[in-house]
Amino acid sequence: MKNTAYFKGLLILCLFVSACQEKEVPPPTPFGPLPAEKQLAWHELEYYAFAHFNMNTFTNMEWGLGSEKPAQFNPTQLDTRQWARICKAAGMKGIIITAKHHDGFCLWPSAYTEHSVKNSPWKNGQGDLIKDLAEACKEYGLKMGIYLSPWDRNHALYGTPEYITYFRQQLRELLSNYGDIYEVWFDGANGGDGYYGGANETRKIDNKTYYDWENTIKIVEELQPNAVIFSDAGPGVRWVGNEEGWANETNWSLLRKADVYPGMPDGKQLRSGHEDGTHWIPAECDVSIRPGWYYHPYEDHKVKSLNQLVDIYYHSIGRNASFLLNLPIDTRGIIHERDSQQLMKLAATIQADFAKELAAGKKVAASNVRGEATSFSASNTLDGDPATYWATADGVQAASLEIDLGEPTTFNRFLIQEYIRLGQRVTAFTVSVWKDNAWEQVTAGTTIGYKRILRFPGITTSKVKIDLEAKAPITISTIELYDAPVLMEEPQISRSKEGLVTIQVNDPKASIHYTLDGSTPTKESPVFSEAFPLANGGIVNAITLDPSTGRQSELSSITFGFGKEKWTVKSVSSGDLNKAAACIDEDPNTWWQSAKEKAMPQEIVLDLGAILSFKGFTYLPMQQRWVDGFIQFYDFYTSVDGKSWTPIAKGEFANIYNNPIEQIVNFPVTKAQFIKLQAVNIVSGMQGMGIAELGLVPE
Ligand code: FUL
Repeated sequence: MKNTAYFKGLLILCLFVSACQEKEVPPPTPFGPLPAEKQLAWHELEYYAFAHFNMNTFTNMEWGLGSEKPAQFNPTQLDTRQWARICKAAGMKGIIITAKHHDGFCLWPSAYTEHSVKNSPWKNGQGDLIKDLAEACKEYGLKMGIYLSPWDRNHALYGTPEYITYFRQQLRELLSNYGDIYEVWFDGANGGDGYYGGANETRKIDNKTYYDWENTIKIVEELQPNAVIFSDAGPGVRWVGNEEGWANETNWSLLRKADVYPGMPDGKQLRSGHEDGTHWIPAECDVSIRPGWYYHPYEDHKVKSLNQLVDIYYHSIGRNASFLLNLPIDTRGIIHERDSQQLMKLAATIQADFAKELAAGKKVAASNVRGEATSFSASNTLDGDPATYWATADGVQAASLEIDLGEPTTFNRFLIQEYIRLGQRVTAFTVSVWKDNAWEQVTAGTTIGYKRILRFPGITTSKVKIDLEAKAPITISTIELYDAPVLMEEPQISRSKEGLVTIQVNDPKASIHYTLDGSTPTKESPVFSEAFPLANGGIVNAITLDPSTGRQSELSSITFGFGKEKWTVKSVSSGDLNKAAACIDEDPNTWWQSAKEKAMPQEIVLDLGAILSFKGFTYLPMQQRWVDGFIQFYDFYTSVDGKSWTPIAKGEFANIYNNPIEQIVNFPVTKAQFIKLQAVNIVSGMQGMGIAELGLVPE
């Protein structure tokens, strides 16, 4: 009995001593600039929405001038709960609202200006959109952020010190009256000209000094201590240096803050941050689900495809940045059906990609463990707990981890996270798999930071090795492996000027199946192997298919008119004749425009090279983000000799401004060698007759 008690005591003592010894292994010393608590919380949000909605929505502009009238702000079905419901279902964690954009119109009844919702017809001037959104966000468990444009093209005092007082009063209103704000967004744009209370002039300010940012930031810190501040220079979060939704693969959460200020000219640096940065200022990727930030009906057919959105996800969240996806709220005041459809597809795809983690709880060994302590063991990377991490000893800045999956496992995603509370350290890593009795490298990366996700073709193995190099002892909190379903990219169908149809897809494993009779292709349909002629037009339907899995893409479909090999531009009424070939080059992204200063009508004459028999013509207006030259009323003529002309059709391309897709005009079959399209007038506000592509519908 005595002995047992003695041994028990000894055992407890030993355990106590070893526990004490464990405790003695200190964590690595923090390295470099560190994230603040509020930044750590922000990192975990990853994906949230931007809502661009205010005066521009009703004037169909991207940047209002400041001379708009509150009476123009008149949503008919405004429903911030619809926004919140959709964002929540999309997996987003918050919504940042454009409380005031560059045109100065305020979505809340500010006490400091008349240029706000209080003078608008919406809710008879009794509305407060920021309050509505705050309540909707609360109901759906979302956070709310505020975009407040420093530049104000409406305010008479913009450019003077008094404006800064006004700006700060507004900031105080927004940060005092609507509950918790998680992010305050200060745009760097300062374009110069504006209405400015009727002055209608150009006002330049010094981006670095005018706003006295130091003291403006203090207001945010005082009123919303948990909010991160976004700008080119942070101090909480930085712009990523493009509006396309991607960070560089090498992406430091660090910035030499003194070199950067809102609106700085060389924004490209922000794509990678600064390895030798003095402050923790991680990147946020802001991008719109459509080409524009504001709603324009003419972009209804340009909502980003699922493939584009998925790429953005991996190029932002997968590269140590957050994903701020803009939803241009429409004139009704709700998220447009097409946008919400794409959001749901993206959510489903991301959910499927990360549905089953394959490395959780597996055996893992490290080439070095700090003090050989369990508190820093390799298994911390696979325990699903972001608060635990594997760390190496002081002086050990290159090390590896070997994961034993226990059985052959297939995966195509590698996810890794640093324990960033102690700083960002890793500069390079590789992922290798055990194959034919040797390690074979599958993929590699540079920085990690909060999160890095790599995509690669599926690989099957039972052992994985990760080699890392860092600027200080390595600290890794998470490693995950996934086998994401392959998302088949839809094929791109095009035809050359020579009339040859090409169907392309980037995936080398995928086969392309197509039909020419209008039916939907199946795996039995012909496989596309080389360009084929389609000089007399017709419909091409195509899908991509992975023969090994049977997965297939969405359908791509294009209806072609006559091939244009022999077509030439005979004359244009103004503008550059040589450039007019762009109208018949089969490339929707090139265009020709008549001289902008010339009055309408303007015209273009084509020589078809031979007499053709056709029953309609097609007109594709410009497809660029900044469009121009849309023909509204047209006259269409044909001729057999290019001299005497027969009027064939005249009319209006109705709704072309709102929906600038290919316009088709049908008429009784006609035979001719020459055609003439005349722009009787151009959509109001545009200049010059513009054409991306002209075509003819064969008989
Ligand atoms: C830019 C602004 O000028 C755009 O209008 C938009 O608000 C975008 C998010 O930031 O700098």
